[in-house]
Amino acid sequence: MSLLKAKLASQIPNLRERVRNLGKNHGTKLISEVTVEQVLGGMRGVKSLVCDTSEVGLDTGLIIRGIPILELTNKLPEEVLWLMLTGELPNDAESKDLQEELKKRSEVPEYIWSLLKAFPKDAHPMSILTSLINALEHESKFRREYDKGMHKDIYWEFALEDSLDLIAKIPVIAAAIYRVRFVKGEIIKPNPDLDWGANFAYMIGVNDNVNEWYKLMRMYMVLHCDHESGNVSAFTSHVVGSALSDAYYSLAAGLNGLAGPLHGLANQECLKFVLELLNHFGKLPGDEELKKYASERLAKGLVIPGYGHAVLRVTDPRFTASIEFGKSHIPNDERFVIVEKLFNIVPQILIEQGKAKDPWPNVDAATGALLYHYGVKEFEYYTVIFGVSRSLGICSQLILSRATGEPITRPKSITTSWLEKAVLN
Ligand code: CMX
Repeated sequence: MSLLKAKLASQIPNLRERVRNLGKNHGTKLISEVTVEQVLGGMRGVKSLVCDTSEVGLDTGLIIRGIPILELTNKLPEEVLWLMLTGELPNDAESKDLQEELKKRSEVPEYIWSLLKAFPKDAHPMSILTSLINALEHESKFRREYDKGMHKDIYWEFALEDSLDLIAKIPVIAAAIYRVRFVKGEIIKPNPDLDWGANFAYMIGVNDNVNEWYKLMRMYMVLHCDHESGNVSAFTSHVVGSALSDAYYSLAAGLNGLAGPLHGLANQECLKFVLELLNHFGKLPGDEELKKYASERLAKGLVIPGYGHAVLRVTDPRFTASIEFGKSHIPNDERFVIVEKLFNIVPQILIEQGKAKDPWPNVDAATGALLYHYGVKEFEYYTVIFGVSRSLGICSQLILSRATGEPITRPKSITTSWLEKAVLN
């Protein structure tokens, strides 16, 4: 048994007991009320989901199991996966064991490569990624066990099996999507001497003469790994998983949501915006030029990508981490300079416009400039990288949901007429 499985096996009975006690002893206690505005406004702020892997404070940003994300940027993604699942950072032996476990599971079946090569040349990389994850569902151990008649007490064990298989294979598949879709040459096999994040960086095929690309990818994988469970991708995976659809179906469903421009696709949109600016001005624009351009964009009814957030009301600490990386490694890169300039200009413009509740940059505002600098210039690919990282959090949430025996999700919907009548009473 892997050390991670053994650790979870020792923790899960207690977690189950806590959840059971809450339901049994405090089931009718009121913890949240719902206003009409919330019903019409995407359920903002309605406390109706449990997520133990991470929490997001309005003014703190992402906190993983009590540790602010900025304190985790030097950890390996595997260590953060362990943290999300168990609530503790792993020791060296535990970290090594998890790495070995992932390496053992990283081989991708041949049919995935045939499918990859069959996509239209201009297929969106996110559509390829989610299709291939759905195809990989063929490997699901959870579904096979369920078909045989699996006791609900061990659902989590097979959710863990599928999740580890998936997490091991996703970087290999995602890197291959880059190689094939953007005609970069042969698919690169994993290097058994590298850790999970660096291996993904290696398989993309970017030369890392200065040892910065691997470092960036490890940090990127940590920064994007989770953001509690109410965001579109995690929530979608959660709902699909609650029907006992396995990790493959659930993750693919969630990543389809990540592919939306108001969610993960924003990081592609951000770099597109930066490149548009350079192209439009033919040089590094001045502050006044940027202000005018951004205001005109708003006047056309378009959003400024990378700014605003449904939950946060401060500069996203994940943006801060990316900016710090850029300042230390690529301070003179034109695209990075524009990202910094936008940070000084856009919040004020959004405040003056008075619509966005959060005028500050989110996670997506800076990463594109970093990826571009190291040679991944195809911005349509950026959300795939986000998806590789987010698989860590989504799968962790899924395992814990199966461990606590969460039932099928089924909120109550109402009609517009019902609402109209309700507000009159
Ligand atoms: N540019 C222009 N307008 C914006 C804006 C932005 N960056 N952010 C919010 N607004 C507008 C909204 O479109 C909305 O306008 P209407 O009232 O005309 O519909 C108004 O301000 C109020 O929106 P909000 O309550 O502040 O924001 P929401 O919670 O509805 O949406 C988000 C949050 C992220 C979708 C929104 O800020 C946005 O569209 N940002 C740009 C896209 C982006 O960067 N997305 C990435 C988010 C992080 C991630 O998930 O990866």
